[in-house]
Amino acid sequence: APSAPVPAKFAGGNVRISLVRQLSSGDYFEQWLAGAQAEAKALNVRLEVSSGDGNNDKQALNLEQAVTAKSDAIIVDHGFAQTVQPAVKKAVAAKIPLVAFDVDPGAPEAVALSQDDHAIAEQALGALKADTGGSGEVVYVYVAGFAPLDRRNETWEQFKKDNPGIKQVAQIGVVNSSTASAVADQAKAALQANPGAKAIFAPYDEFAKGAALAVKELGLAGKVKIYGADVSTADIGVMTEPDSPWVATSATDPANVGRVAVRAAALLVAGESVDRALTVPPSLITQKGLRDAGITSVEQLTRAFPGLTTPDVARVPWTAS
Ligand code: SR1
Repeated sequence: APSAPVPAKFAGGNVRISLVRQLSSGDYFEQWLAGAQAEAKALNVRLEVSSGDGNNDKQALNLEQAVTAKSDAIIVDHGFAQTVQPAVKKAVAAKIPLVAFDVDPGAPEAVALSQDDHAIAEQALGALKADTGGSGEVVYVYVAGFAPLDRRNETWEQFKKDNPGIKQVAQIGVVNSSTASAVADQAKAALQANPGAKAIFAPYDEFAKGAALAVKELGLAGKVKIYGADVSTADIGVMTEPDSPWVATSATDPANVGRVAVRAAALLVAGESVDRALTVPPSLITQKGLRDAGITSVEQLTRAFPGLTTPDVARVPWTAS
């Protein structure tokens, strides 16, 4: 039950929160937005959404516009520090509360929200290690500059030091509006050049989907296994199809993370205190676990893994959940 009355500001439906995104295409970003919109509706908030569609200058401009429009709060979703931070400073100067998801806001006043990216990489790599015995040739998928991928990369670098039998034979990666098919092309070339590779570490679901396509098209299922990150209903379909090489993924529920972002922003609008660093923990999801439990959708997954829903992260006292 709610432990506080609804603040007057929220009763009239006039609270405006700007969601300023760097990226919007792909399963992860679509689910995240659906969660953010559902939470905004539940809190009687107007969520004004913009996307840079991968254009960092456009995202920075959208952020400037949210400041000029005097939004009640701003959520910055991904982005590169150098393009986002100047406008974040303006938001802080204008006393607009700000939540930064997966981007360093460069301002102690902002709430920094992330998934536990080190745990994401550790869980996926733990599965890789268990399957390979800690040795073998691995293709790695990575693009620098995205905060979550950079944090996962720190864990990968440490993992290679701790497991000298693991040899990275190729690094590939691209992030654009058709990431999976671009990565599929790159993965095919990397696997053809490195016929001894037995694993692909692809810690973003668009990377993993592309890698799965490459393995399938080269007829290497059974020989090369994929360890990924993120989950969606479509990803579950790819992981559980016959002969799928994608055997493990470490993930949060993206919709839950979108909900947390909106709750944190709403708490700031209400003048409530919010931790300056909020972290959402992941769960390790395996192909075997999905198949054994007959899980075919994220809805079923969240029932099987209650830890994927985190009502205590940025809990709003005036709502029931
Ligand atoms: C391009 S960055 C992609 C990542 O952002 C989110 O943190 C998701 O987990 C995804 O893997």
